[in-house]
Amino acid sequence: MATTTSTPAPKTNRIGLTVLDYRGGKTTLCAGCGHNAISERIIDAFYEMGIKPERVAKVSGIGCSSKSPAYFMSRSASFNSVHGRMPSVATGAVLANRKLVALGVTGDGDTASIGIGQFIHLMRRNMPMIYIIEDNGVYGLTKGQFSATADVGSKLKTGVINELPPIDTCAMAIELGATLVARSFSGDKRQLHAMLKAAIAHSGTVLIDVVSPCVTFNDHEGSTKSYKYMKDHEEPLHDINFVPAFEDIAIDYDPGTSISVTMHDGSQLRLRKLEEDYDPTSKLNAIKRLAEAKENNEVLTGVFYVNPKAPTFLEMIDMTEDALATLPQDRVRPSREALEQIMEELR
Ligand SMILES: Cc1ncc(C[n+]2csc(CCOP(=O)(O)OP(=O)(O)O)c2C)c(N)n1
Ligand code: SF4
Repeated sequence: MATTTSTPAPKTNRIGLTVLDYRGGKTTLCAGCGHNAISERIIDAFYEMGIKPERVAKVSGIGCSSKSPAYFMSRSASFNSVHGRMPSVATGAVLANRKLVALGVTGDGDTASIGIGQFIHLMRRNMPMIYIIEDNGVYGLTKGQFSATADVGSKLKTGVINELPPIDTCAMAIELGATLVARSFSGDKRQLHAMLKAAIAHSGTVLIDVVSPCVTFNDHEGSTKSYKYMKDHEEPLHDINFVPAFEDIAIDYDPGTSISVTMHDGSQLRLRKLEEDYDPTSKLNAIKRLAEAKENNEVLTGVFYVNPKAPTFLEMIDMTEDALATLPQDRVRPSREALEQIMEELR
């Protein structure tokens, strides 16, 4: 008797999509570039959180890192902006349609060098978006010059030594008003995965600085953004676990050793303490720990700061829930009476 074998149905997420629905084009970055690992984590996180790719607006600037959005979620909208100008494009997109999930993926050069002005103003607005810096300390695309996140004393392949102090984008973001600020390493699959899921659940500006080695120009002895340096100097603040609101959040909770932060949608960000006194809701704590780590030449990773309750820019300006392009004329054109009242107030 003939037997029939059936292939098992592919695994789907809560909106019925498979992980293949979250993939993008084939990468053209160098084999082993940290940026490729980050793209993989983005694919997994958006798949697991069940976010429809069509709801996502990918934005970037210029650089190898800024090419990354081409390698994940090809069904999402995408905009490759001018160098260092991604924040203003993202701000415009979110203002025009607040239902979008804005995901900025860019480099340390794009952010901390040419784009520092735009970065600063984005962080102080708490605009709901996820901003990922793929941080390799160099301008990979233009053959490896130092960027503004390069550490003092780090050495280029050519022997040139950086003498300028680095900009710590995380410390800056916390100080300015971003409401979820974290640092990870492209090689730390588990930590980055949990962080990205928490970022998707967060409402407000998320800044994740991911140390992402450039294997072609900055992965040698003397670099402080190499795979070896990170292996020897990474200091995780805590173990991170994230449980989305749509899962049973009662399991796996050990109150004696964990801090649990409830995100605005009810999801739980759990930080199992490696350090007894670390409180991620304190700005002061976060800035102090970052400064101490710098003095000790450690690369501290983890969620430094989270505040799920701060009002976002959209709430501050009382932005309409509907996408601007869908508003009918009678909702965008002020009535004669409203115009007359404005004129009266100006007299
Ligand atoms: C206005 C402008 N200035 C300079 C450049 C040249 N340029 C292209 S990419 C880049 C730096 C990219 O570095 P980073 O953002 O760190 O990305 P990576 O390539 O390292 O991922 C520079 C300076 C440019 N494209 N446009
Ligand atoms: S040059 Fe560096 S940053 Fe660019 S793709 Fe290659 S390894 Fe990555």
